[in-house]
Amino acid sequence: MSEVMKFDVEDGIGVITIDSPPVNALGVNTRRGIAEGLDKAWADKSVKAIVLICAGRTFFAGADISEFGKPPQPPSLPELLEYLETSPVPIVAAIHGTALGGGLETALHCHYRIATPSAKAGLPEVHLGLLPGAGGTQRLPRIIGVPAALEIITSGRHAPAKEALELGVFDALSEEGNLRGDAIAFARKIVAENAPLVRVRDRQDLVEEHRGNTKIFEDFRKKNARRFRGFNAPESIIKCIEAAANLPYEDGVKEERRLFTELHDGVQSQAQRYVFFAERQTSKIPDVPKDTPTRNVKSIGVIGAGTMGGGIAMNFLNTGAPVVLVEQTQEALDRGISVIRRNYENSAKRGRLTAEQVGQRMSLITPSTDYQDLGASDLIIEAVFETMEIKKDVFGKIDQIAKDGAILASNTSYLDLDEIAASTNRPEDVIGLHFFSPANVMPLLEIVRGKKTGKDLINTAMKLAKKIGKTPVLSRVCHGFIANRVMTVRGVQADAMILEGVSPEEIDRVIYEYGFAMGPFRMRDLVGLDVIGRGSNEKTVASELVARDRLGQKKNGGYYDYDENRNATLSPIAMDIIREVAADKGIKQAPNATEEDIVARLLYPVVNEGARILDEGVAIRGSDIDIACIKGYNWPVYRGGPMFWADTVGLDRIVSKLNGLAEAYGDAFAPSPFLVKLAKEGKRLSEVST
Ligand code: T1G
Repeated sequence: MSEVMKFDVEDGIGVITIDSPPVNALGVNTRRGIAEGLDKAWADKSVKAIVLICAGRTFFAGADISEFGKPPQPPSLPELLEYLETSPVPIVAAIHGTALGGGLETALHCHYRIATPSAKAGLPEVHLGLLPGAGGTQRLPRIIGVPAALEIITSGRHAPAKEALELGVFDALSEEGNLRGDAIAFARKIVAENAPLVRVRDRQDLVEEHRGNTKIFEDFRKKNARRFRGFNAPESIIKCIEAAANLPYEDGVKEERRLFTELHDGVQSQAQRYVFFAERQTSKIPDVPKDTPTRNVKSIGVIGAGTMGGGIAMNFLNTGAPVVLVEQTQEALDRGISVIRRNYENSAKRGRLTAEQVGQRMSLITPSTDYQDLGASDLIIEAVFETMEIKKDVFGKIDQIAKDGAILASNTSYLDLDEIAASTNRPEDVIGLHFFSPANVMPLLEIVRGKKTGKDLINTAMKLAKKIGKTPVLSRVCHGFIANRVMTVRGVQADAMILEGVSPEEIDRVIYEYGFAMGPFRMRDLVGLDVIGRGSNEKTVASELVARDRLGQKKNGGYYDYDENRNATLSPIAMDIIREVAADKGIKQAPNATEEDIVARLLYPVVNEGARILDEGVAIRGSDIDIACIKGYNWPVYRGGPMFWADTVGLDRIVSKLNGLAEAYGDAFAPSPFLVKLAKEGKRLSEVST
């Protein structure tokens, strides 16, 4: 008897209810439970139709991702769904929550689909480096047509119930709180009308109209080339939908199965499935259990209305929380508020916000030039100038003003939080909340734990991160914490290589081909060299460019010159500066670096720094470092992040290459003893967990 399935009959309608928390994933027990429920329903002659429904928070949210890569346990999902579709009586899928992936495919094997107005439907396998592997690429086009199916399956987005109804994925919507009752009534109506047993697989009209039409697929590929660059899954999805248009259903399913298996066994999907679980691990802190108390955070104070402070404030305004925004001068305050308003108005222009919502959010701001106005805030975040002296001065002041129990947070990107905390009488109330610029966009939030930071603060910060839509990664105190510390290393090596005569353009190309959105030099030109070069007294290429008022894209170009369409060409002025700085430093020229040399020189030291961070206990997991780099620096998700990628390269290979680089360039490249140990023991960086 299945533990996850309950079967009952109500007025001739057999109701199969599955209850397999947390998301009714279609793991082996769920699959067997559905099969058992079908057998019971078909054996009961009083049953004239079936309702398939889930208990808990959602309809089936897809295959059980944790089963991938393990020996299959029968029945597979395709086998189960084929069995389900042999039903002699109509089956109605009753959907709430998110019918995703195999969950929606299960519903597409039923004869009808009814959903609550708050339900959503999607085939998000593309985010796992996969494609719908249980008929979804053949069935969805048969219901909503090829163009809509191409968009929905390659984007992986969740379509809200209203749209799913309009597209024809859902046949009806229920009352929000009465899904079971309405589904049974729907089933009874089907029976009373003696409605035909329509199988989605038999619907041909919407796919046949595109038979032999290669243009629609070519145009779709061209239009989305940038978005799909580097990923394998989108192209395979397009091929499957093309098969749906050109082949009989059975052959289309065979092609889907072939391409699914190819993706499933490939390293990209292994990386993306790893990332799926890794990003859900980051808020699990071994010594801070889930039931650790949290503090009430309703009102926020932000000190500093510059780029960071304004962006930070927006995260909380977006959740409806009031924000006291403090600046030193009225002029700076007005400027900061106008930037926030402009950001919201731009979102409204793009249809992401209504004018009313813009007004609501702006009305939640209490502008002030007086720290005293922070006295009632539950959480105060400073985003002032990045010097220890100023930070300590600010914390000394808010220590006097903040109410008891208020959380005092610093947005510092690399300073010693313990030293900042020591400038207060309440170090247990001090934490780091390190946002990444632009703070209202970038998903990473590094939560920095000082030696005395309270555990309730850490748990509060983890929950707050989720509330404002950020991915939290916990870091101990060190220079640069996690993401900046490992990625700075990449920049240092890029600078070193151009002084040796390797072209910035070649380095940018190799890093772009690796999968980053752009290489380090194009990125600096985009961010602005005055920001990058700030604070360094040493004569560097960046500082020399700034000295010549070449600030990057925003002013006079930087490493590159830009035409009116922002097309970049390597700047001869930059090349002269590179030669000049290299000569000053007496650097030996070694210009002919292969692609492999560039990847190794720039990224193996990143891996090495990650190993050091783990060895020092700054990060609690290798996968946390990967999430920090993916969410903070757009490390290509299909590489899994520096730790996972290093495992795919082979740690022993990286160690030996680092030894070679150390011989040529000095001890900075010496592999960390921790990395050497893992390599010797055949262990994986992505599986390190302290
Ligand atoms: N398999 C296994 N575990 C899953 C899971 C899944 N499909 N979905 C969620 N979980 C776990 C998750 O790890 C977490 O566990 C808990 O559930 C809550 O998740 C053949 C091949 C459903 C929108 O890609 O998008 O079907 O951390 O924190 O923010 O064609 O989970 O608590 O231990 O994310 O409210 C396709 C993936 C699979 C959906 C809920 N389906 N899941 O979001 O909670 S492949 C997906 C989600 C497939 C077929 C193909 C979200 C959610 P823990 P959560 P949430």
